[in-house]
Amino acid sequence: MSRRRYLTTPIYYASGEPHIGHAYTTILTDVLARFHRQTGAETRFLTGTDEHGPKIAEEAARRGLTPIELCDRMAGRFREAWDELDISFDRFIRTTEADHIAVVTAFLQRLHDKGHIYKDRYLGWYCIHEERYWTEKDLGPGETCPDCRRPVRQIEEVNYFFRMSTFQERLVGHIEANPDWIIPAVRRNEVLGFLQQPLEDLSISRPQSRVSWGVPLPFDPEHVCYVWVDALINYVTASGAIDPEAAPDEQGFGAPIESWWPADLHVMGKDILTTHAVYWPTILMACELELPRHILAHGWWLVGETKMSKSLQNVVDPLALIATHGVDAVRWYLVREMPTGSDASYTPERFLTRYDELSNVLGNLASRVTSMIARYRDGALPDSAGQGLATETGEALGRYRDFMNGLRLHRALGAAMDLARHANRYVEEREPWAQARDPERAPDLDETLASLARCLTVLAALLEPVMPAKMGVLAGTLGLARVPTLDRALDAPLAGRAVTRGKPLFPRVRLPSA
Ligand code: ME8
Repeated sequence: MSRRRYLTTPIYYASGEPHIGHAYTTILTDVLARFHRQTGAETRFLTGTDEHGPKIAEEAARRGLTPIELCDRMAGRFREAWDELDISFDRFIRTTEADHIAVVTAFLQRLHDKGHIYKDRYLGWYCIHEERYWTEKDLGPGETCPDCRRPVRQIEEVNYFFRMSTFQERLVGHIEANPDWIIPAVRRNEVLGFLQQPLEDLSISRPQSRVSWGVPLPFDPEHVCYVWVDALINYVTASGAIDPEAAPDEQGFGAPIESWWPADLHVMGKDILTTHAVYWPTILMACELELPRHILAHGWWLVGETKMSKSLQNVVDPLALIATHGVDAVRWYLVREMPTGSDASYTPERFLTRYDELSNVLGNLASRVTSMIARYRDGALPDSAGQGLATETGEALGRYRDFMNGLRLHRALGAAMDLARHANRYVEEREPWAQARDPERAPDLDETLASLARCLTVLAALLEPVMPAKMGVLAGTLGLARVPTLDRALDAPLAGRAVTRGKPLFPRVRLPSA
């Protein structure tokens, strides 16, 4: 399989620290990127920071910084967090980069030249936290934002509008014709429900006099681009699909130039599905660019019943968990615990339960197998044609692949863990310690040990996307220079491999008391 894959996370607001919610989206995308690379696909993985708009400007002012000083600091914080979480992104985009600003400018000019933009008076409410407009009927009690419940501001000003409404029918047609364009189905139905009402046009500008921290409109520099339009375009900027330096008809609109576009998958939380599944595709249609192939809107990490968010001051710092349990345990917990698409509650107890699974099932299997090979065969991996666990291993591989391709990552990890459970039962059934006591049963013992080593090698390949560091260590103790690819894992030669008894992969630890 050599098709190219282009995967994206949202670009996170450079106004707050990364937390478990951001980490989840980014780890999920990282696991998929690593999975695709493992299957031989050329893969590009994009993440970054969203740096324009009043929210950033106000946060900078609050801290006594200029907007760009705040953005530099926060982009650094996100990059550090992603380094610590072993995120293998290929490109970290910042919307204040000159090349992105040039692409946004080209988009705006294109929309304008093609007659998709008009000027009008805007009267409505705005939530600065969500950077979203609301109409009166949307508002919560006491003129509050229906999403985050903060007070909204009434705004009356002249804006430029994008004729989003003219694309409504085409968008509905696209969603209906492509049932897996928005995943999961419950979110697709929400978007279709939303599109049953007439779609309004989208205000895409702010007057400089009110918001100065943004990209000026090329056809009226008294106005800056609405931050969501600026932000969504990042996916195209990083793909190389638009060359703003070229002549208008050769920039890539309408006549594609060689690039990573369209994205295979935009990953995000369900909070920002409308912007990705309505605003973004209609802008792309207007600019004659292909739509992303899939959109995955996952659920929220909750604390108790409430969404974890910076403003509610209930965020869990992923870096603190890394300090006690290591990065791979955090990655494992987040992807294993949350069914793709549903909400999940973070609790220290669940974190420990998932950690115990690693320690008791996988860690235990690895330590049993490597220590038996060390003890009974002096570390030399026996070469046996024995096919113990072959059926279970083959089945696990198939189920894992299907679940990963179907974006049900928690099930894919579950399939791998089930295989580890089978392997532990196989140890009990075969009783290698009894086989070792009887010299006549040496071939049986060889078969047991070889089958287990083969199964562990496959487990290392299955779990490498989620736990790259630990699976590298496991592969090392099994005498391999690196984790084999999924295709190779089952047939990786056994003979001559030197197995070592490593330290426990997932040692027992206690969470520091709160
Ligand atoms: O919305 N549970 O940025 P943002 C799960 N800049 N995921 C969560 C989460 C939670 N409790 N909290 C945040 C923006 N997330 C815009 C995006 S894209 C062109 C512009 C994750 O910093 C989730 O992916 O508010 C959510 O969609 C994203 O962070 C919002 O990040």
